[in-house]
Amino acid sequence: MSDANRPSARDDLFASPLGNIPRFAFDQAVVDVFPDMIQRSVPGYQTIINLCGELAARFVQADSNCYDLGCSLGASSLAIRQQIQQPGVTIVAVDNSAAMLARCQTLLQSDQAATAVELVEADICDIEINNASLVVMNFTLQFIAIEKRQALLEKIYAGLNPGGCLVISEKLLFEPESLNQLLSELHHQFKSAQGYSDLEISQKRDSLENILIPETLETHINRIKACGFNSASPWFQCFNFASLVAVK
Ligand code: GEK
Repeated sequence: MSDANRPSARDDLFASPLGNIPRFAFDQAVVDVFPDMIQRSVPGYQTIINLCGELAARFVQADSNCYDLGCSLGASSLAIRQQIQQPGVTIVAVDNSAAMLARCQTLLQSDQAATAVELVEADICDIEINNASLVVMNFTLQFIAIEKRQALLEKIYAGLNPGGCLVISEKLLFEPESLNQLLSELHHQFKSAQGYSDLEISQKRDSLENILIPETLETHINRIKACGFNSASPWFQCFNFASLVAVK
C-alpha cells in the first residue's frame, strides 16, 4: 500500500449536524482525511488502484506518457509508477485542486520509483493529451459536467497510441429506479459497516448532489465506443461502483 492510500486522519467531516449543507469541494479539509474518506466510501477502491498497476505493467510503452486524470493524492500514479519498467516514460498527474496537488507532491517525494511524474494543476478538460499508452480516470469523470464528457473522451482517444489503454472508474446509476434504489441501499450498508453514521451518509450525499453526477454503465460504454474504441467492458463492479477498461 502506498502512502497516498494509507489510512489518514479519520473522516468525520459530516459527523455533526451541519444545518445548511455546504457544496462538496476538494479543499484542505477533504485533503486531510482523503485516504480514509475514499477507502471507507468506495467499495473496491484499493482493488481498482492495484489493478491500475497491473495494467501499467501490461500496456505502458517505452518513451510514452501515462495520464492520471483527477489524481487527488496520486494513489493511481504511484501504483502505476511502481510497475513501470520501460525507459522514457512520464506520468502526467492532473488535478484542479491546489490543496490535493500540494499533498500529492509531498507523497511523491517519499516514493523512490524511477519514472518521472509531472504534476499539473488544471482542469482535465483543458489539457493536451498526447503520446499516451495509458490514461486512468479513477472516479473523476463523475465530477465533469455531462455535456463536456464526450469531448473529453474524444480528446483521450485521439491522444492514445494504438494499443493504448483507458481505465474509467465511476459511481453508476441504474435503471429502473427500483434497481438504483437497491444498489444505493447496498452502498449505504457498506458505508455503515465502515463506521459512517446515517447522518454522515445523508449529509455527504446532500453535499454531493449535482456535483457528483453518475450515469448508467450503458451510457459510459456507448460514449466510449462513439469515441472510436472498438470495445469496452467493466472489469470490476461492487454495488454501484465499477471500473471499465477499453483498448485503442
Ligand atoms: C484516486 N483518482 O485516488 N479537472 C481536474 N481535476 C478534477 C476536476 C477537473 N475538472 N474535477 C474534479 N477533479 C483519485 C480519486 S477524486 C474522487 C479522484 C472522489 C478532481 C478533484 O479535485 C479530486 O481530486 C478528483 O478529481 C476526484 O484514485 O473523491 O470521489
